[in-house]
Amino acid sequence: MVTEQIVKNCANLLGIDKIGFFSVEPLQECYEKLNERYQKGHVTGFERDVPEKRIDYHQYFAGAKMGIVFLLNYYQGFEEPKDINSRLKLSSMAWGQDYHQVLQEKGQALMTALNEKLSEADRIEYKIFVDNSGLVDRGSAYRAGLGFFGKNNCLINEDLGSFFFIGQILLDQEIEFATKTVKESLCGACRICIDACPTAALGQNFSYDPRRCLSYLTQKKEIDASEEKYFKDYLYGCDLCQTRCPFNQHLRKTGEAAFLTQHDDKYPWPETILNMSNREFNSRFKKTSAGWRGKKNMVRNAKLIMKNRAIVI
Ligand code: B12
Ligand code: SF4
Ligand code: SF4
Repeated sequence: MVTEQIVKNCANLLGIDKIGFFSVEPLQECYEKLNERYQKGHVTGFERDVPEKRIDYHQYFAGAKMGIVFLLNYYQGFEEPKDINSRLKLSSMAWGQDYHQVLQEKGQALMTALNEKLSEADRIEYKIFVDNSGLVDRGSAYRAGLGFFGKNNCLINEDLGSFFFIGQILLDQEIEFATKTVKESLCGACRICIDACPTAALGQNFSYDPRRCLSYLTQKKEIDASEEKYFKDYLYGCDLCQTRCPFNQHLRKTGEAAFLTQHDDKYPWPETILNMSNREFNSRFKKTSAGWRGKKNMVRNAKLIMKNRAIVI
């Protein structure tokens, strides 16, 4: 038999930072915010499926009886090189190996370890999701008591801050677990993230318009002339609403070797981006989470940054 403690022990051995358990009734507690976002048109096109489907776990795995959700810390600190002003930036979610792959492998290793403890007839059937379905990853982690929603819209864990990725696994068997209460936001009167956001994507009452978000703009295919001014540093993604958050200070660094990266891959030189061949792009960025959007987007972003900084190479 697999118990909650056995799952936790296996996760620990695999270097998973936090693990939680959730029931698979519809994710009603997140429906209102989710639906409001769609009603207002505050969506980017990267979200999959409609809210009604997204809160229904059985749409993604018909046999689901429960879920396991796990967090992987990717914090590496933000020590910048001395010549940072002449470099570009990749947001820290794109440092190292693509998290989709890393978390899929962790989830797979966890389930293999659990199934090895069971006889063939008792093996658990499961499905792993990492940012690749309509399922609301933050919502499942919230239900499992692994964090609260910040005004920056990220899920914040009191120990890990918000620099973690989320994976979830739906299982066709029940493992008994202690239900956790969901966590109320601890933001209080703080509004550091709202003020730090360069595009005014964040607003009152946890509102967020992802169409304005620089993270989205760096990934968007067509940029409007009015959006060009936001390209100042970031080639891909944006960390600005997280870096100064009080819950993200004095964090322990990730122990996940796959995420560890050198300065030149975090803060590339403009020349490197503008002059790279397809082969160079593939060997340098294809393995990261910034790879999927392709070289054309990255070069476009670099050119916009250079234009705004008036750097001539
Ligand atoms: C589309 C997408 C994007 C889009 C749109 C972002 C967005 N917030 O909608 C873009 C490209 C802009 C983006 C950016 C980023 N993303 Co993104 N993204 C996604 C994706 C695929 C879907 C998100 C989605 O459905 N959005 C719609 C909204 C409504 O859903 P939601 O963000 O989960 O929001 C919930 C909360 O807002 C909640 N809520 C908000 N306030 C409150 C208050 C209460 C009381 C309650 C109950 C609920 C609640 O209700 C919503 C539904 O549950 C998820 C993976 C997934 N399948 O879930 C990753 C995901 C959300 N992204 C992630 C990351 C890391 C990022 C970035 C930090 C990357 C970066 N450095 O650039 C930024 C953060 C931007 C921000 N401030 O949120 C992580 C989040 C980790 C975390 N700790 O929160 C996820 C979960 C991927 C993963 N599996 O790890 N992302
Ligand atoms: S990721 Fe950047 S642009 Fe998007 S909400 Fe956060 S600070 Fe604003
Ligand atoms: S910066 Fe302040 S308001 Fe924003 S998420 Fe962190 S604690 Fe909440």
